[in-house]
Amino acid sequence: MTARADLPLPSCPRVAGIHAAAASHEWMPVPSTGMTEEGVPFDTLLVDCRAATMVAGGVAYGAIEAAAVGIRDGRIAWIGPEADLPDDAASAHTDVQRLGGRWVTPGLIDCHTHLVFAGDRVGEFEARLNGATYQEIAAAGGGILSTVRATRAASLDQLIESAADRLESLKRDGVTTVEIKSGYGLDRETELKMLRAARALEGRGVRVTTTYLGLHALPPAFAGRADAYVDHVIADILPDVVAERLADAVDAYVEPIAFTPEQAERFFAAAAEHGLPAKLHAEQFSDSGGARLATRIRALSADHLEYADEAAVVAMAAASVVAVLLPGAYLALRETRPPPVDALRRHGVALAVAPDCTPGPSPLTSLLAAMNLGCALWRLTPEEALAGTTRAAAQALGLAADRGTLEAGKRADLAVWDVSTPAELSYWLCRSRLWRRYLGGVVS
Ligand code: DI6
Ligand code: FE
Repeated sequence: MTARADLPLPSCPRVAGIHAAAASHEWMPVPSTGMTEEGVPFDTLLVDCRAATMVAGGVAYGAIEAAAVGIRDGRIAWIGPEADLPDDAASAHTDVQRLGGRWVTPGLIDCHTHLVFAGDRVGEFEARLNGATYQEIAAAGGGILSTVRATRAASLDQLIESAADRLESLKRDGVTTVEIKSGYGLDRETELKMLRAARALEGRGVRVTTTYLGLHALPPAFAGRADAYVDHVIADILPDVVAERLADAVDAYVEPIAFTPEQAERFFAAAAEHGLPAKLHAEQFSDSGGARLATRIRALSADHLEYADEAAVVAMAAASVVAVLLPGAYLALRETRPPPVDALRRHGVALAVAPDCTPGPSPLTSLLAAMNLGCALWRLTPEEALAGTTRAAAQALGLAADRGTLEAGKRADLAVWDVSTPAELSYWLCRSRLWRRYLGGVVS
């Protein structure tokens, strides 16, 4: 679990137990319990709704028809059929809200973004359509390095405001938690600036987790000296990221155009000494051993995976590594080799879905569109797509004990939708049916 000092751990033993389960990256359902253990009425009670709890193993979507949700101290205190509500659930002080039969889901979780950056890559978009490949553009000093130049030149405020604009579009899709990576600085000052910008977005109606993407591309100052750059990241940047508590996890891009598994492993080992779990960009363009590395070091997730083979999938299942599928990059780069969805499914790997919002290969700022694309391009079911932006996405961030399903003890981060079935969330392309979001039980 990503230990964040500011995450208050609930004191009740059952919830403490699921925090322990999260440490081994296992997801464990918590039964709802009836009245709050202290017998204290709810602060807020939602009734006249249907709940897609996304609890695994039961009915589709973990659905409860004619549901009620009791909220106390920002967390779900009770959830179940409205008919089973305890008599003393509400007092004169409880804010009872009728939701008009709408569907309630866990607040959506975007578990892979590069939301903080400056500039854009529209010229590269045109160049690709004129025949250049992503890899050729990167080799010629464009690609990631062009965003690095713009991001180094931007002020902290410029980074915060441009990312806040993109964040609004995620919030309109019902997102209540967003992961944000650094990786467009490639020097100490700019990586710290990006992570500070990401942390500053926490106050904007959404919870933020941050990832130090230490190995994204080789900066020109280290051309031909990738190992020396890894040394520099470990010795000179990572300690400051840790000292300022700027990251909840670390990430590396494992590809021939970026870093080797050995280099990434060295970085991850150093991060693990500081208690930071790993995530990886793995097997996007080639089978480079990223997914196998993810299993060896028990990373939270391996992301992309178009070129992962079945042996890697089996190893991921054994190590409970989440597969984060990113259809935006696949679409925009006009890739043709899909990730091994059938094998991932067969071997029981948790599937998360995210837009991978980047200025480069995936200028996509809609989580709902990513769900639709996961279904349309790779035949995820709408239920898998919603699990991929709730339960599995929480697991990909090491936060499964705290959010991602509607269960007693979890945060009351909710999305309420004007839909007839939860499948509608994946059905519409570029149309959010969000009616209301709750953050910690408060309309946000
Ligand atoms: N995510 C990444 O970090 C890389 N590809 C991807 O899908 C590179 C992003 C970039 O080119 O800016
Ligand atoms: Fe990415």
